[in-house]
Amino acid sequence: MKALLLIDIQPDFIPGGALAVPEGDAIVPLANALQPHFDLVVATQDWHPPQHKSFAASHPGRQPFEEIDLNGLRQVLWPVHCVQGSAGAGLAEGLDTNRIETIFRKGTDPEIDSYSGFYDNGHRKSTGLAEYLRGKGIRQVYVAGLAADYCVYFTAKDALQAGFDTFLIEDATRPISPEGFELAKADLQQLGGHIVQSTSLLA
Ligand code: VGL
Ligand code: ZN
Repeated sequence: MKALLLIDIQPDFIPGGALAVPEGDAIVPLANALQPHFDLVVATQDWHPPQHKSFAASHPGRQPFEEIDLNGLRQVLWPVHCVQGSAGAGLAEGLDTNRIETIFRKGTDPEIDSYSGFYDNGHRKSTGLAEYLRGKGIRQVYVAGLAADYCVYFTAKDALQAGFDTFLIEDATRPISPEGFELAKADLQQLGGHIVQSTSLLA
């Protein structure tokens, strides 16, 4: 059984949003076309409380994209984004939601960021996604969405570690940093993950 994980396809990550990923909107039609080819479709939402510590605004004198130590972990400071209940935290306009069986929300603990759909960045708490997928008989996990070099990458990495046969759908994601994405792809391949194109799935 194959699952499609649609990661953080939210207005704040789409051009015009608070933490826009270049061409982020280009993946929405692909995310829609891919869904019927899977046994299970699950989405994630980045879902932060207003004073989340990943926001530069929560650290007086700090600017977005600076890095700090946050409770013992390296943390990129982001513009305020995906605040719980805000329009930018919804699902992107045009994304088909009918086949999305459930949505896992992450980044809700104000003290720690959570790029992966499976764990927070310190691997301190699980979201329950791995157990959920196993309970549905899923062995293969395909990851798409935003951003390629952050939440998509870390979700794929945790899927591999959880023992799923893991595929990143390259044309159904876009990075914040293209250089970062190249490193991410190399890391995933080295860990046994696969980089695929949507054409191989849409046939
Ligand atoms: C993301 C940065 C901060 C992502 C979320 O969805 O890739 N990136 N929060
Ligand atoms: Zn975030």
